Amino acid sequence: MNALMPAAALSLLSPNGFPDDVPDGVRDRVPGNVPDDVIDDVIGDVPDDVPDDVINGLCAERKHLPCRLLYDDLGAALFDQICGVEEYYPTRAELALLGDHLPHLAATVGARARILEPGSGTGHKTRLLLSAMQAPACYVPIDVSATQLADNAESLRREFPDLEVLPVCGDYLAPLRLPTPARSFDATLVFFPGSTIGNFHPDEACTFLARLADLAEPGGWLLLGADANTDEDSLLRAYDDEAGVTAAFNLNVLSHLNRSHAATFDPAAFLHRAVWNAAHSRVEMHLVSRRRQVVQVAGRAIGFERGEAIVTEHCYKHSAPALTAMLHRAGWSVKETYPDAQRRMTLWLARTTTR
Ligand code: AVJ
Repeated sequence: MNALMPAAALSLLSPNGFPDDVPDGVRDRVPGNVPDDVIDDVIGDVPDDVPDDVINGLCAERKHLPCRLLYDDLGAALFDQICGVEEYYPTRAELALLGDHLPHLAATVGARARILEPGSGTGHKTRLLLSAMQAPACYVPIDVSATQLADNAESLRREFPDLEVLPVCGDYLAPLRLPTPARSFDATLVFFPGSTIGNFHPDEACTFLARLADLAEPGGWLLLGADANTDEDSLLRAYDDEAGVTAAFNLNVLSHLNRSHAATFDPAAFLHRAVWNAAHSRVEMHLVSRRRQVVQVAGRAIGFERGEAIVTEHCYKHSAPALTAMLHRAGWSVKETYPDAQRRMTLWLARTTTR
């Protein structure tokens, strides 16, 4: 965490307020239709390395992009920066909760656990957990990025010489074969911190939690960190910080598309906006076009009206009853919950219901 910001990241930092040339009312603007002259024509062969969800999202009436585009190497470094930003409370709150409750939680789960962590366990939280657990049987990080997995496994093995680290490269939404550890394990603990559960649409979140219940097997455990804050002011500050780190993180999506998919976005022609959508209980990350413009992506011309937005991420803030219901539907029963003093960030300990 708090990796030094790469020079390239600094150059992406830009003021996150609305510039003078964006008309009043833009914040409330519902994106209109794309002008006829720009949306449709395929100019060449669409390179097949551009995933369908990218093109379809940009051609949709309400433009959106998959949130995984936020997390390339630069995006991951910028997210680390966000975690140290004053207004972004979830990481600090969760670290404090782990500090307070891990001794008890680790004792409850017991010795010789097999620890699974979907998403790369790069940080401090993984180390806190691994230090607290009694004689863990093995640690299994699961991620789509093979290089990140290998790097992390190497440093974890150095830091925890007695720990068997068994990285698994794959999509944790698809069926996975887990490696057999050298030592036998008494139970599985799935660790899913950081309120990452909020990135899924609620239906997908439930499917994902059910996948985790399968991986955990009967009698297995889940340690989940989730943010339940619905206070608009503090959320908008957390997702649109004064220093513009979140703005740089969001705008990096466009540079990422330029780098990896030969798109022609001018990041300076967009601005970052965070929106609280109370009806869906989620923060939305938007990239707002500062002017009417056309951008090429994979041989397609994508038209933007001035003020039109691309939605890049949803961060759902589930209430405690809502998350309890989702866990139940997914085959988990809630054993313990530890909210922070403001009842925002909360640690959940759940166990698979033995069916
Ligand atoms: C990594 C998904 C947990 O939702 O708070 C932070 C991502 N986006 N600031 C979150 C994020 C903007 C973060 N998660």
